[in-house]
Amino acid sequence: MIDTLGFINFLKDHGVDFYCGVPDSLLSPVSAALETMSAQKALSHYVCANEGNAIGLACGHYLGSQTIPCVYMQNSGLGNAVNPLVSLAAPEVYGIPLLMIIGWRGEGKDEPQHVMQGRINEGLLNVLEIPYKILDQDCQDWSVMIADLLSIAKEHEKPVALLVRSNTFSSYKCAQTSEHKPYMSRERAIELVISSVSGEETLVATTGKTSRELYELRKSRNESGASDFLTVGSMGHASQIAAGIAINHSRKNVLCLDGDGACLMHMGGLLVTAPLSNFKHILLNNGVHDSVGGQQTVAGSFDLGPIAKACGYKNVQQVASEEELLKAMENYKNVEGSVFLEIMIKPGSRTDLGRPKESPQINKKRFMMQLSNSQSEG
Ligand SMILES: Cc1ncc(C[n+]2csc(CCOP(=O)(O)OP(=O)(O)O)c2C)c(N)n1
Repeated sequence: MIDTLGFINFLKDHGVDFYCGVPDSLLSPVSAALETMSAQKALSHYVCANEGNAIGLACGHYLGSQTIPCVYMQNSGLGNAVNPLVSLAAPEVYGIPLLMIIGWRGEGKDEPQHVMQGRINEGLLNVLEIPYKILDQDCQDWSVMIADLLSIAKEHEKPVALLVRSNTFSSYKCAQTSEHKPYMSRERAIELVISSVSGEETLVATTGKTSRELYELRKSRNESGASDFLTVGSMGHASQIAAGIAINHSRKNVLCLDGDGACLMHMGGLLVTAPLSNFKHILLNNGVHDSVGGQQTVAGSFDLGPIAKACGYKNVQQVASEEELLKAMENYKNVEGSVFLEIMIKPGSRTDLGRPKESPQINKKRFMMQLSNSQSEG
């Protein structure tokens, strides 16, 4: 395995001391080391709202400092990064040297949402004309590889990448752990939400553990889950999927179970969802990217409610206890217009949390059938 601190110190010795990105479970030791070292003022580290933003921030850093920045991401985020890579950082445009560290999900057996991205990853980097090297736990000559990549980035003024296999970095935990408020868990919040609604609604759940917990709750309650759409990949788009359904089923309430990281990733979408009177946005806010290791989101500790209000949501509320949540869910049965309900939750999940057993294709068919049947009954 590669020693995580040694890796970051090596980059620092080569002039890389500015890091930004969106976290990935495969790179979680790197995130933890960056957080610790930035708290010690040994380097700069910014968690971004999405991977395209991270490329933009990194390019700005280079313009302002003339030093090479580093952008880290899960390969799922490469799509978000493509536009600024080809229309800003590419040699045909401004020619910005930067180092990307990309977690390679979907190499070998993995969840359906990672399979295609994993397969096309090397091809995509080739098409993007980004020189890259593969990093894994057996890499002995990683320092030579990285030094070579940094020289290419400097000499040719272009982005370069490290494609990182799972279990490459040695474990590293943050020195400081933040205190958590005594909020309910995400699973409990989801359970209370689904127990409070009539069962006629459609639910769209965001990427990561929210979808997995909703799926498991349905199983344990002996409910079919046919009205639930699980957004297994495509982080940040659950609200727009829900909006597309809400537009087509205006007499049905559509609930979106969203995460703070996902909501922030494409926050402009709030302006599209807010005017839809049958749209009920339930934001599960733990202040972190819990599904990939608990790294902080840019939300930190500021309120999303006023933003939702300014975007046009009719009913905006924040709840922090089970009693408040149950009361809010009861009230919403009678209110008119769109809802933005922010539920403050604590990070963490069960260690034995499973994953959907049926394929996304099967779930899609069941979901669409249920929606079209409910329309003809309505
Ligand atoms: C475009 C993209 N970037 C990154 C990821 C990796 N990823 C999956 S879930 C997740 C965290 C989601 O955080 P949040 O929405 O706050 O929900 P939580 O996990 O805290 O419940 C991340 C970063 C991804 N799937 N897609």
